Amino acid sequence: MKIAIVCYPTFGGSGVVATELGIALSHRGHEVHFVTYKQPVRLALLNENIHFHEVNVPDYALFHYQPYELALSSKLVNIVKKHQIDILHVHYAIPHAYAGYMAKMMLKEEGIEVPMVTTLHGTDITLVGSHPFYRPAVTFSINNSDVVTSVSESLKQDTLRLFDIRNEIEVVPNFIDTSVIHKQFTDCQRDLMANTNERIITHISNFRKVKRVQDVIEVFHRIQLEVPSKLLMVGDGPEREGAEILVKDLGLQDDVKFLGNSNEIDKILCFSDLFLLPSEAESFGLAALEAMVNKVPVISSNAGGIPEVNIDGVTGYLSNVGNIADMSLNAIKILKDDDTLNRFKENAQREAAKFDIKNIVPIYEALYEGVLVSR
Ligand code: GMT
Repeated sequence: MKIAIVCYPTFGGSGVVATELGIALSHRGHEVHFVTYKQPVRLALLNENIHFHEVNVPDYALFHYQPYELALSSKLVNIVKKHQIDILHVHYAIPHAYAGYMAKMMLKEEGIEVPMVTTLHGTDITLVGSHPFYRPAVTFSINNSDVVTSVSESLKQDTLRLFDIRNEIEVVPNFIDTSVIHKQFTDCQRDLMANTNERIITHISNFRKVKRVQDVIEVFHRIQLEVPSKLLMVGDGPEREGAEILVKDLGLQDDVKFLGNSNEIDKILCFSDLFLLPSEAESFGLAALEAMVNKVPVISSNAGGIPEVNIDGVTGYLSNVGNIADMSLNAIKILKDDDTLNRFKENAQREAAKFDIKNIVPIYEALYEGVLVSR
């Protein structure tokens, strides 16, 4: 099949999932065309099955806001025609599903039918999409997609609760490629980050308010009073400065390292003992899954779809959002001795394997084939 994938090219989870899906589809012989405003960060190499088309929005003095949707839908029309695309797969409803629908309609005028699959990722439904500013357009785009998928059961229920949905929603969970783990490097080099007697705790996110990075610092503060440890803060975003101030206020400067955005997530997780994800909302928690597959147990909130990934008492622990005391106690329970930590590590990797890419990509392929056959 020839598949056009529309996504955000950034470090966010939806872009990562879309990119990894496209790469996996290309390995299975499909021709994949990424359409976005920048080459996706996880898309290192292009090959004969992977193409990237950049959406440009030329500046014009009249525009207060750049009409990205318009440029994207026009680009999609051109690419579908030029490459005889069979399927349009848009990740993150805003504005991709809307732009995709416009492209579909323009192509229809020319007698070209291209089905659109929309994958809902989280904030396109919860924090952003359900706002009255966007709700009518998001509802319309979901109801007019040929196939709609959500990355967790929790997100499906949120979508049905927040919007007036007439379409079916298929749950297709996010995934991970277990075959590449630990293959790129052999030495975890944990001594670069901590002393031998210390545990390494990691948080990875885009440092937005929803991630509650201050809770990460507070939880770490309590942990390190009981268990010698270091905290690695990976990623960047609007809450980073506040987190750095809190670290200073709590006198933790020697124990907390801010590493910024990284393309070496697996390397960092390789020497991590525990992952913290206290998010206010999280449709799935791809970062938790990435940690688990690298044998890192997870201390998280029980928000959204996290309980579908992090199994309480098995791969880590779940607490109510903001319950720093409970999160700290649970973390200490896991970190207190090597046997317990190793048990949680093994459990985390075993549970993560259920989300192996090999199990999930065929589900998307079947959805594509189903919608093509039904035309
Ligand atoms: O919140 C983020 O980290 C980014 C955001 C995105 O759209 O890129 O992530 C959402 O999609 C991810 C991939 O499906 C999910 O794993 C995240 O849980 C989800 N974020 C939220 O729901 C807050």
